[in-house]
Amino acid sequence: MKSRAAVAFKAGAPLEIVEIDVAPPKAGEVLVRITHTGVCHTDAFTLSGDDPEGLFPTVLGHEGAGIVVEVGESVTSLAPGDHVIPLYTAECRECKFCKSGKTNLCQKVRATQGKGMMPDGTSRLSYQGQPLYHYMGCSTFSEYTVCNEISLAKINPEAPHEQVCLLGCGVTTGIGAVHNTAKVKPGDTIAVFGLGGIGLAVIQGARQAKAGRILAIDINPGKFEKAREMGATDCINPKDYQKPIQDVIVEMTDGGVDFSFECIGNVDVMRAALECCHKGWGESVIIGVAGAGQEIRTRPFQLVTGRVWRGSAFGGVKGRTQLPGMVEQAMRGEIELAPFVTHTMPLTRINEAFDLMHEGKSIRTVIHF
Ligand code: NAD
Ligand code: AHE
Ligand code: ZN
Ligand code: ZN
Repeated sequence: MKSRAAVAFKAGAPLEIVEIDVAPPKAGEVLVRITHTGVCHTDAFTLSGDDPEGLFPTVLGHEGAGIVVEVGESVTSLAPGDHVIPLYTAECRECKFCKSGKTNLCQKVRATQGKGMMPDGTSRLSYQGQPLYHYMGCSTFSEYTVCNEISLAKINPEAPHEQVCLLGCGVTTGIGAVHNTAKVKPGDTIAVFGLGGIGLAVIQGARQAKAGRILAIDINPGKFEKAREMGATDCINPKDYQKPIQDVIVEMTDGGVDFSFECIGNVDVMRAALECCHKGWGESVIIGVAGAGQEIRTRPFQLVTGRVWRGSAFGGVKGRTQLPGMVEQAMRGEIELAPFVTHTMPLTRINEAFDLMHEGKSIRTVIHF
């Protein structure tokens, strides 16, 4: 079938709105009509060419919501008409990772997903007869896309897609990192580096967890008002200080924070986020995605003296099991999604969404088809 899509033909170039072809779903696959999609910094990261797994031409997008149109052979958990959120972290419930009880990183389709292919090693997306790569198992910048059954969370059909699409990545990642990865407890002091969609979601999660002080750090002071509204107690611009920001935070917090979260993808900030943690117990969670060739550094003494470095993907959330409940929480107002949606626009203007993000003017732009 034909589908309107924003195609990334090459790294660093604007997306092009064209009509692509979408082939029917094969066994274990599902054709989905995407109604809305957010634009996450990771889409921009891959488009920039910095992603070691970035492949072109491709259809980006991984923060969507939609409706099942057709299911392939052997699909049992979904039927046409079901409302879904595509998952870049699948959940097969059978692999060693799924059964471990220790991680959300299902590996059933991860290898082919990283190669931009469906599990049989081919693509369902093409343009003028040339295959297009899938992206993160989602490719939500197309009105129609094909995902694996295990890469779709079935959600309440009453849920507003223009908001719950953000649970496909940003908001779930931030809130999940607080509850599942860090396990923040009442009274804990936390520091959040980077106040985009992910950092603000960390703040919301920290507030849910009844954290004590919530320090919000960004080099763009334009981000502070919303951070305060969402629960930040202290807003800090590293540019206002002559000394390393970790030293400033350690002084402000009587020795350091209980938890810090890096929500930028900057390896120097990752170091600061670790080093602002309290000696003996402070834990730093890396959420930001750093470009090819980048490495983190610190003095091993930082770890010897009790600080812990962790990472978090999709907030540690098992998508098929946990996301439907998070959608219900959003519908009850226990997760607030509206403050994240700063802009809404049709697919034809999707490049503006990238510009707004790079200019620091948006939190999330939601694209409708
Ligand atoms: P965003 O662009 O909306 O926000 C990033 C924020 O960081 C901006 O407010 C920016 O001003 C700030 N910033 C930039 N450099 C800074 C610096 N040196 N010091 C302080 N602040 C700085 O991005 P986003 O969509 O919120 O994504 C944030 C990061 O999280 C990206 O790297 C993205 O790829 C990653 N991410 C990871 C996961 C995961 O599962 N691990 C999921 C989603 C996004
Ligand atoms: N492809 C990159 C890594 C990108 C990455 O870290 N992705 C995050 C999700 S970002 C969503 O906005 C993630 O979940 N990673 C776990 C996984 O299995 O991909 C690279 O460096 O190769
Ligand atoms: Zn994302
Ligand atoms: Zn699995």
